Amino acid sequence: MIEYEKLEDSIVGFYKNEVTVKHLAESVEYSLKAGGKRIRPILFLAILEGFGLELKLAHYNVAAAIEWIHTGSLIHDDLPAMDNDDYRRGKLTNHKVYGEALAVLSGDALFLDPYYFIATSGFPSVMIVNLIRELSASSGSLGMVAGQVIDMDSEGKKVPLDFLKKLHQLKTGRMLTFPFVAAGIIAGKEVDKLRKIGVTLGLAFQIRDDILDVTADFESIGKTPGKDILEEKLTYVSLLGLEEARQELQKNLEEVKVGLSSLKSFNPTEVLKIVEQLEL
Ligand code: GRG
Repeated sequence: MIEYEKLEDSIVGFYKNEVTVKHLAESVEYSLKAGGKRIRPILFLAILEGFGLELKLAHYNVAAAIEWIHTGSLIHDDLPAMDNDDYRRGKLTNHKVYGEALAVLSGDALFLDPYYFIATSGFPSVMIVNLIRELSASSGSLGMVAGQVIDMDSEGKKVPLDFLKKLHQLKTGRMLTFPFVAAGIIAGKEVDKLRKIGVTLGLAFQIRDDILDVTADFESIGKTPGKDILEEKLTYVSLLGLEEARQELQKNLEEVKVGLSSLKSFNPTEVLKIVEQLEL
């Protein structure tokens, strides 16, 4: 069973106990404790358990590293130079509380500390190298950063659906695929198949995010809704319309469920529950 308190300890403990620059630790903690859903680390731990692994501290630390990069990307995404958002996870954005310079540096810390955490996790060296390679490729210029740049470049332009898919596979998809790939690396199981399932889940997640931007209120998404339309962002909803976007979401979630159920020596029950929570 996933121990959620242990996960929170891994996510926050390093900044509480080991980072001695007080205002840096405080700023990072502010964003880490702002109420994220933790879907990426929870998916990772649930997949490991599905393969029958007993969860150890090292697993919780890799889970924390995933959440760190994700949270760092949100801090940077909210900056005035990017989306210029005042609210995130229902609270003021990091730069609104700590100022832009510390917000940039807090994001930087959250992008770099994962490599220290994983390198000192105690996993066999080859496993560590594989995890680090995949995490860098998921978040850096081969992944999320590339997606963010393409997204910025395409603002206000009309692009085809395939382009939008590619963009989101990089920007959102790679960090949602990493939990699947990392769990496969650690469990020594079907990494290619897991990667494919992760890509589909990442796509579903972005479609859901686009739908929620037009259907949800501030309380349920923790950020200002309707910003995509306001900024003329190209989204699944603007390209396909709400109804077709919903169908596309459901199609991708069904594909994920089929993929999970086809994995060998895997109990998909808990991961399926997480996937079902994404249905709208
Ligand atoms: C990784 C070095 C590095 C830089 C990041 C700013 C940037 C470059 C990328 C932006 C990526 C971004 C903001 C993608 C959107 C992802 C997304 C759908 C976020 C919402 O995820 P949830 O719903 O949020 O899991 P919570 O708050 O629950 O964690």
